[in-house]
Amino acid sequence: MAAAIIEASKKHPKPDQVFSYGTAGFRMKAFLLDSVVFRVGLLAALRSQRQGGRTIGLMITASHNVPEDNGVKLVDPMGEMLDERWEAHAATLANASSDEDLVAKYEGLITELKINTSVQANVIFAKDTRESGPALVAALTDALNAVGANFTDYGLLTTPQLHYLVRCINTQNLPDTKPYGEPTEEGYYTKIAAAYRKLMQGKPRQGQVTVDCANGVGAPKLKALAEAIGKDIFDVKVINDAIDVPSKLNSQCGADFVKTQQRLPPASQASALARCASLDGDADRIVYYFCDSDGSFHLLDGDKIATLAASFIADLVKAAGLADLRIGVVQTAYANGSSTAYITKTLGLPVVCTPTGVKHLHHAATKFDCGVYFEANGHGTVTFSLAAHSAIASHSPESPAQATALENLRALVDLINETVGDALSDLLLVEVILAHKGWGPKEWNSTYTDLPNRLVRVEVKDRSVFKATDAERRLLEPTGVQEKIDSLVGKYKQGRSFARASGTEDAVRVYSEAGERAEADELARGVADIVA
Ligand code: NG1
Ligand code: ZN
Repeated sequence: MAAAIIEASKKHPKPDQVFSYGTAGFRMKAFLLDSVVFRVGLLAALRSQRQGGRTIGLMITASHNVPEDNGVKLVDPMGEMLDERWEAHAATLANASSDEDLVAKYEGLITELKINTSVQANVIFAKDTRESGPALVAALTDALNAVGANFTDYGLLTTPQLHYLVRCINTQNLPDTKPYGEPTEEGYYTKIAAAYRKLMQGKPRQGQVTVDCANGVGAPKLKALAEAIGKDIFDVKVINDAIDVPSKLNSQCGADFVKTQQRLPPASQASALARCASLDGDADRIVYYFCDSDGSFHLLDGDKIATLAASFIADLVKAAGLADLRIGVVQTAYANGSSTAYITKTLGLPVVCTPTGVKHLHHAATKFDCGVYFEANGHGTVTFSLAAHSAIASHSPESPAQATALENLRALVDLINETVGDALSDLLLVEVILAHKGWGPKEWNSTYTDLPNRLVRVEVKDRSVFKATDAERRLLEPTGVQEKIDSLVGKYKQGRSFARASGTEDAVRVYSEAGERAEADELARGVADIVA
């Protein structure tokens, strides 16, 4: 084994670079990633062996980043993100200084983690549409072959589709667990399409939804999903679907563009009050938006999706006679203060705030029976506890109304990809809820009004000196900085602001909100000056 790894590793030399497994795995300029992907492949096999041969997923994508970037991340057996404790092991292998050192570190992990290497490792993987994808897949298969892992290449997939497949594979043939679904791409469409058709039964047609697919993998996959659902009940217009022009990926389009620029992607020609949505490059994020009759742009971001989903699920659960299920919403500090107030005061549901990064939100959401989580940027889903799954599956309705609500709730569970935020599943979730409520985007938007807010990126000499606490809402270090921020925030009506080191870029981010637009801007500038 050692000789095989050394031989294969020679083809994938490590550049002079320090790598770290960040909030979204390893992500950087693609030309730096060859050795990283090779070594993550080794780790995927070890992870599978440590898990008794259960299948581990590996996704090659850099999401909303520029086309020249790429990245790699691992998916754990139930479709969740890699166990946080293993992120350090990924970095250990990625940073081994030579082929021999790599083998030493690899063997060190086997000893430290008590891994039985006679267990057959199983790995599945997929990639997004980036030009650098195929070469990185070659590095990966070199690693998997060197250690004798079984693997399946699923080709092009969205990130959430890979998460779905991992969970399907690992829940097949289990004595006391229902399989999550058919472990094929086709099975993904079939499951979601059937749930959507069920939920839309008898509902009035809502008109066309225009979806900007960021010129990424979401485009062909959304078309396949639409095909599976049928045009009669899903009228979607796909724009920005040029996946054969790699330079167009995420350029002037996509969820990140719309959220940060707060304007339409230029290719959009949607008419007034028409529903529009944008996905990101690997289709795990979605934001909605529309233009009013006066031409003004309105963003319906992750907070608006979370509040819509939470209100619908809370009503449905009650109507189904399952009021005992605990429903909660998980947000980060970037959630608009108005959304938090709406959830607690109007919907009467608990809100938990976690640090940035979906793994934190996901983890907190699983503490509820039905946990709705979204980052403001549109990454999120709903999780259901084992107790919720079994209550929903086994409850006997006491009236025809309860029976209908229960059937809808069962279909909703199938519609949602609870392994991870999934733009395609979230798109259908929003479409279903709007149809049930009889709302257009304007009615949805009017549930609450966002406080004016500003997000700025501040270049600093060393972002590692910024140490945050309280779900990143307060700075512990550098000393004295938080006091200055507090005293500035105190001067603004409905003012709130925080600064934290980015987990994905070499910068500090400052977020502010206040009662008026000009004040939110001024507060952001003031806090940026304090941290700069
Ligand atoms: P950082 O760079 O740590 O702020 C950004 C996003 C996160 C999350 C990660 C991973 C904001 C403010 N931050 O994190 O929400 O999506 O990237 O992609 O949007
Ligand atoms: Zn993404």
